[in-house]
Amino acid sequence: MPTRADWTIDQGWEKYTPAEHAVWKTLFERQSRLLPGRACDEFVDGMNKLPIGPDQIPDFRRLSEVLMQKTGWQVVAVPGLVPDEVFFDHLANRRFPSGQFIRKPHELDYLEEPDVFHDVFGHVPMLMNPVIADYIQAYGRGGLRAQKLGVLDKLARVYWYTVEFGLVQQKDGVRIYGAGIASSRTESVFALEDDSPNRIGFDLERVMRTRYRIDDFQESYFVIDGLQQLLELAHIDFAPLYERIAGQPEYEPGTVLPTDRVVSRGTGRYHLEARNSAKAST
Ligand code: HBI
Ligand code: FE
Repeated sequence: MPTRADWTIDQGWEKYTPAEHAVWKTLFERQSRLLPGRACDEFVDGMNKLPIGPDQIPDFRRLSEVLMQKTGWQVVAVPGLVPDEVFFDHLANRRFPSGQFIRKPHELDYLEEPDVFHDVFGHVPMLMNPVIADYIQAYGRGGLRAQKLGVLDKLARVYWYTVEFGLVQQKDGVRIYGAGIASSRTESVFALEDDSPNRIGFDLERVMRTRYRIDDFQESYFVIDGLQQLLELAHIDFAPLYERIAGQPEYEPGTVLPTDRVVSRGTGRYHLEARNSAKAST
């Protein structure tokens, strides 16, 4: 399918149908209602400065113009998930690969591969922030190194619990900065307001050792003190950390440790019920 070595395709913006723009509008409007008071200030600010609105799927060329001015990033179109090393190479060069397609009307709440709504609505506003811009580039560079060291699973957890599912402490409370949460109707409420998940102060080694869920809400979210904490992460050499945690036990997604700085301890109710009903049906 991919004809170019870097897996990019043309967005073909003119070819989106009215039905596809309508799916975007549905998703955009319901998410825009949920995010005030939930998304962090930097997300809201980035969104306001970008040509992203309810009526049409954004044109990547116009997004890239604004991003390039502000943080030197571009948005490029890809057909869906791309191989890890292709993904990292784009990020290391400040190109954000965004799914070109949009989900179908019957899969508004869950899909397996990142589409244009997840990627553009969830990730692109954060790329207007200089700290996130550098952090994601550092992840791309680190990904290529981690792959060579055979520790990509450890690094991927850091990305998962920050860029995708991160929470941040702001002056008025805990807020969303992770794109997986910001682009999800149900998880944007669950992550902040449900009593089920744990919310734990971010600790790098701890997170590297923590497995995650890809097919349901997270059991634990990690809270950073401010986005500048990611700036420190971008400058740390991870190699000694990989060595230190090699062979040490890994943590299940819902584990709370005595050493954790717990922001709020979850009841675990949601995932317990999910496991019980799975058992009952077999
Ligand atoms: N491809 N398009 C796309 N988007 C992703 O977020 C992505 C990917 N390929 C690999 C990948 N993510 C991750 O598994 C790595 O971050 C480890
Ligand atoms: Fe994502």
